[in-house]
Amino acid sequence: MSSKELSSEHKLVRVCLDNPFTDQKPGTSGLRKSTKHFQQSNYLESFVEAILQTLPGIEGGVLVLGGDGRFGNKHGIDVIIRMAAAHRVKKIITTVDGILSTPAASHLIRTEKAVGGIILSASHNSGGPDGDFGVKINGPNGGPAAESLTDAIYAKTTKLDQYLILNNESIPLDNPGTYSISTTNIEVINGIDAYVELMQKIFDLDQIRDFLSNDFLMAFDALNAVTGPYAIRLFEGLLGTPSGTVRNGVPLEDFGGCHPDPNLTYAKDIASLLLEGQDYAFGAACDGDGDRNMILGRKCFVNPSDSLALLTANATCAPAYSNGLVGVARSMPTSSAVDVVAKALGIDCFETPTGWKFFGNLLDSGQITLCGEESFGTGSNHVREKDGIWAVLFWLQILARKKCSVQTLMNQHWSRFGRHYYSRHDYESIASEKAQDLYTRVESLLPSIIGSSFASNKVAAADNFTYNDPVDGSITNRQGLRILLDDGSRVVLRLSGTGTQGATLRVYLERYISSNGNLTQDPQKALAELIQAIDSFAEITKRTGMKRPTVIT
Ligand code: VG1
Ligand code: CO
Repeated sequence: MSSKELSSEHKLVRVCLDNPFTDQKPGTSGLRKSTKHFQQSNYLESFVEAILQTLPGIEGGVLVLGGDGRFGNKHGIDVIIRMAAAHRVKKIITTVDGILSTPAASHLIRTEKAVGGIILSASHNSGGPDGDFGVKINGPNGGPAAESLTDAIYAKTTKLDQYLILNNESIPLDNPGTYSISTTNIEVINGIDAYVELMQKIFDLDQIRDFLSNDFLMAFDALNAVTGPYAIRLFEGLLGTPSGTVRNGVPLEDFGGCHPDPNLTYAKDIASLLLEGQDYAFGAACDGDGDRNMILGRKCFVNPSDSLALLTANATCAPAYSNGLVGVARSMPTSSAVDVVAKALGIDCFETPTGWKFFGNLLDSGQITLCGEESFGTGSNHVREKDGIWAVLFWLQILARKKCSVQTLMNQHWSRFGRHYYSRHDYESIASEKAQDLYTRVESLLPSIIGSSFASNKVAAADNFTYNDPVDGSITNRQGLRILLDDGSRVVLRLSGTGTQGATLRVYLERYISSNGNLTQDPQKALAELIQAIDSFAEITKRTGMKRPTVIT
């Protein structure tokens, strides 16, 4: 391991900005823009300056820094190290090649008692010079920064007229090492080790290894993003699966052209392998920064809302949860499948707005053990982010214990709890104004449709979701339009906060069929009436000119 004090010619540069920096507020998880947008001079630096001036405890504190390996990652790390040193951070922990998944960063922030972390990623958005870049900010609990912090950072960006940066030679990221610049120590560590150790504590890997060695063939697609090295170490290393089990396992700056979004549209290769082929019994994929997961069985796609419900129902299969769960939570647009399980288990189930940051208080105060979102996000109190690889291991643990196929497990689940048919339809790249008009119109019509018919049911309630945080009493309003029908079905409409081109409209559809009803329909068929009803009510096709959604999940 190299240890080196770097050139003492650390000149402080105060760069005066020609124009005070103003830009959009950081959204659902950090600031996300096209790479080209980030390449404007002083843009990244200005945002980082605002973070460093706002995050409590920066001077003399520990900062965790890494990213998903996309184009701009190493440059970003270099800039942030020099700026954090100028702001007299005591220690910066960064990683070999800058590779650090979002859940692994969350874990490091917690174990190193850092004041926070900066993760360079645009998550599931594409990367490269023509793709997207992003800066995610995490607080001292390891979770995405609370809105009060991102608001304060944004406010700061509008008033900046200079930033502080040191001039020094770059820290090499190709090997572990320790360095010092001015009063700051920099540790370059392997970003995989601590995370793998954590997984070994949560799961019984020997049991999974035995199960996989019995002709249960699995495939994992890292989509050339951050999870490759984690997956190779865990699956091909500790679990002994054949080499090649991890596909696209080397992080590439442009993800090799992959769009690292684990869903049926963008992770088509692994989906076809499982849904059309016969060879594999289990398949999974994660997103750019490793916090999302998609689970597949032979001829079986597991809806993420069902995944959360199934993990909840079978949580005691994993050693870390063998004593049961204290409670669970789901984001509002996630289906109520987990609510039914929570009720059967006699534990609390909370409904939060979209975005992982809303689970933070519930996790920190010990009110929930598991939580999840319909957008391929599942996690637990082991970190404060959703965790893709953890979810894959959890599924494997349950399969290893139950010794059955994914489809059998799902069927057994539905025949016990009933099935929540569910789908999300995304309409991407709509002109922002059109999308806003559509949304505002629906919002204004909601009060008038209560009591009237919708599909073959009546509207029981219709509103814009408001969340009252049970821990700190804060109120977050306007989190999505809900149309709740008297048979328990519902449709939710939201505008995405993570897109970078125009607006994305998300339509979430849900219908419950009890355990003695038809549990094996195609979800799009089961939801056909609702799909039609919302299209005519919200005038989606008419106003966007789109005959079908860009992505159907
Ligand atoms: C999307 C998802 C949301 C998720 C967020 C960040 O937000 O719907 O559930 O928390 O992405 O995920 P939106 O506003 O586009 O619907 V990640 O993997 O980017 O950290
Ligand atoms: Co992500």
